[in-house]
Amino acid sequence: MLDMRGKACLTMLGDSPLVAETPAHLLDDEVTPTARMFIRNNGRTPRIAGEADRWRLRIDGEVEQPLETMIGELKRSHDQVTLRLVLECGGNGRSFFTPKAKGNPWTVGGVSCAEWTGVRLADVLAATRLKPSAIYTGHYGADPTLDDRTDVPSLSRGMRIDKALEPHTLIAFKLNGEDIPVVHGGPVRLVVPGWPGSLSAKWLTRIWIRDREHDGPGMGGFSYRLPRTPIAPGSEGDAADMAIIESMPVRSILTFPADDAVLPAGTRRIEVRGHAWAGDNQVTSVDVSIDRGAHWSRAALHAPVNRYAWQHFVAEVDFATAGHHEVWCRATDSGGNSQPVVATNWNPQGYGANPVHRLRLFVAR
Ligand SMILES: Nc1nc2c(c(=O)[nH]1)N[C@H]1C(S)=C(S)[C@@H](COP(=O)(O)O)O[C@H]1N2
Ligand SMILES: [Mo]
Repeated sequence: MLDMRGKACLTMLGDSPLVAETPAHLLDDEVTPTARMFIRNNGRTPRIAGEADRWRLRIDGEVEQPLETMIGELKRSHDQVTLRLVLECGGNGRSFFTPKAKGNPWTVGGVSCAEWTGVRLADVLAATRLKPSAIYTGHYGADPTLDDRTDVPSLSRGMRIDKALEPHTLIAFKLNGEDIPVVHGGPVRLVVPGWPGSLSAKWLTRIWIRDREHDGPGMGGFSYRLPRTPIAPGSEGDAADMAIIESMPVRSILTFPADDAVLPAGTRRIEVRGHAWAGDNQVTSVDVSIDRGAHWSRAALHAPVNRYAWQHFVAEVDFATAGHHEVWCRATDSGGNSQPVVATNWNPQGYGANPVHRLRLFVAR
């Protein structure tokens, strides 16, 4: 278990780099408390010194007006916005693949929906005057690699320029109303909702505007990519037939009751609840099943508070007997996608697994 000041008891998936996921029942809040947010590092957490407002950021490459600025200056020159945004690791759900795929064995807790405050990346890019050749971004953070190098990035991903120009893509400096803690990328990070969390560079120092797809660590080979043509589970795959993941797949999780909860004798009807989200899409319905998918019934689903916030759902379920039960949930999105019962499109590094979430419950007899 993670033992870190200011953090809840997250499930450790690795300590070098530090990776920890949130048990589903700790994600019950509508806005994820900072203490309960998952952590995903690729290198080491940097030591941060000095005043946050003096943190330096450079934007260069395919721009008419390269920018070398301090965060205090960005705060003064641009509108500040506060949004609830889903941040989800590209590998969330990986452990549901058979056979196992390479990488951290996330179950469903590589996700958060917190309140981020920052300036729109689009506004800052407008000030740099993008050249027509500006088609992609490349992100750099101040974290040393695992072997403590600072001359090479531990991760450097990027996105198509139109995602960078969306009004929900932020250069953020506050998380749930407070300065962003260092472990979550403070003092300054990107938040790119709906797409793999790896785009949301922590400890942001530089955005390189590119005239081609970015090629930093985490962009090539099988990283953050899915097979265009499905491959046999467990096979090697073809690096030339992989497409970069953009919008994350539709997913729902049950956050109450907790998995493995024991309910008092005589319990027959309970309320279950959770959240659903769908990358760039909106969730249009959530269904629950108590007979392992033979029958489904519709949950009550709330609209998102803003685009890219997750959506809450509640449902009542009836158990005919005492004993062992499962409750499953399945979301469907505005693109007509819904969660499979078993993870599909197996790939060597295990992205995109979004099977229905299953809760085990026991009604005492
Ligand atoms: N500089 C830097 N930014 C980074 C990473 C990293 O290793 N270094 N990890 C990325 C990944 S893979 C994810 S999923 C998110 C996790 O953000 P969190 O740790 O604040 O939850 O940060 C992203 N930003
Ligand atoms: Mo990630």
